[in-house]
Amino acid sequence: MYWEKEIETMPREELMKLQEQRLQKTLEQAQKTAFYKELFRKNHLDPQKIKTLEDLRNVPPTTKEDLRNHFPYGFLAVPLEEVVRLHSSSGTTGTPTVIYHTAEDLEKWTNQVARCLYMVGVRRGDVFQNMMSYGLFTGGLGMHYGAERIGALTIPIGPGNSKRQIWFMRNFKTTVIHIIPSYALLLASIIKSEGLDPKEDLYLHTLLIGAEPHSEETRRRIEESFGAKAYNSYGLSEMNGPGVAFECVYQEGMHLWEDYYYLEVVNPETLEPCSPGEVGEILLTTLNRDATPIIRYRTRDLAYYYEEPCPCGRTHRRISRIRGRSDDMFIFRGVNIFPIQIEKVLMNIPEVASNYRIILDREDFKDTMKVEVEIKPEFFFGDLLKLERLRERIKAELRSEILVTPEVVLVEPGSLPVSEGKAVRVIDQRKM
Ligand code: ADP
Ligand code: K
Ligand code: ZN
Repeated sequence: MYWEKEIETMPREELMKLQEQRLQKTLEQAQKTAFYKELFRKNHLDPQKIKTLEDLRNVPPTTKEDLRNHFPYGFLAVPLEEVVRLHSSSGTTGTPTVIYHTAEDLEKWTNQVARCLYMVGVRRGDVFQNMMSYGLFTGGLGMHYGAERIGALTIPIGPGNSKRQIWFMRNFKTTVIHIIPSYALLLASIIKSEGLDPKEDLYLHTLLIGAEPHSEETRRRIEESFGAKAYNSYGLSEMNGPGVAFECVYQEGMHLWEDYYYLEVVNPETLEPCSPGEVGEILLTTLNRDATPIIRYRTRDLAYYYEEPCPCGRTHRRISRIRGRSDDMFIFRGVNIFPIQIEKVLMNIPEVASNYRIILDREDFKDTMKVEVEIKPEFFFGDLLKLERLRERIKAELRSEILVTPEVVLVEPGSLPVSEGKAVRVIDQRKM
């Protein structure tokens, strides 16, 4: 039932002692980084005096901006020769955020993911088809190594190409898939359109779904369409990737592995701690990673934590589904996108006027993104062929920035609504 019984069911008092011990190691590593050395100095903090988890609250939180601003090595705590891999946050070009791993870091991450998979019943003998992107995205390689560690036959197929996915699932008798929830529903509908029944003609017992927010209703629909269990998987590349928090078979909240991270849930405005059940922003401190220590990372993800112990016997606290974000990032087909990325592309195109709008929707289980762009009058009322070329150019430039291709619609200047307050740039009509 447990991958590591002792640690998974460790009494909370001991677990917190372990956290405080590991915090010392994290602080030690942090002092070796340019970023934290400077942060401690500026804030007159002596890391040697930070002994308890309480004390940690005196350290200012770290943001994605900090990671960007100190690219490429500002957060690196080990000699470069010890680094064996890097991952970088999805969906952003320009200055990315980079996370470095030593061989031992990767080993620990692999174990962390194996623990999650084992918890929901993945075993040696399972056939695991990983439909997440490989490469810089962490959902591919991160989950891959965890599944191999358990001894499952692991198929690194990556995302997309539904017919091929279905062919693999049928021929290799796939029992477990890792998939983005919005794609799971689309895949089920494609399976049906091939004249197959996802419940009868496949061998699936488990889906691991993550990388984007989804509701309990969506999960139930996925489970019903496949006749299999679907478990929520939460992670972010700054905190390794998948494996940060994962549902157990009770499907009520996700266990956040507290031997790997120190969890805080805080009010995003005041940074005051929230009580159990109160939605706030998740702050995470790495407790089990050498190359890139991060202290009090502002994930911008909103959720609450549970106080009650879980019937599964694991003592690591549970967090709720992600309820939203404390910034304006949205996730499209698993890819994180900031409206500012789209704005930057558009504003660099001379023909584009100042107003634009991003409309997200879902049609036939497919997420769609439409970018409406106002064009300056001298270009809008001109040659149709030129306009079409402009549209294609905008599309291509957006694609290279955000890694997905939106539909682009050029509109007459002054035709998009203007708001008096903060511009509403993103209209999300997808039902979660
Ligand atoms: P990945 O490459 O694994 O998608 P990223 O770092 O690109 O990781 O994205 C992490 C972000 O994705 C999280 O901060 C969160 O907003 C979102 N996310 C990941 N998993 C989930 C989940 N299960 N539910 C809701 N949002 C999620
Ligand atoms: K994501
Ligand atoms: Zn549990």
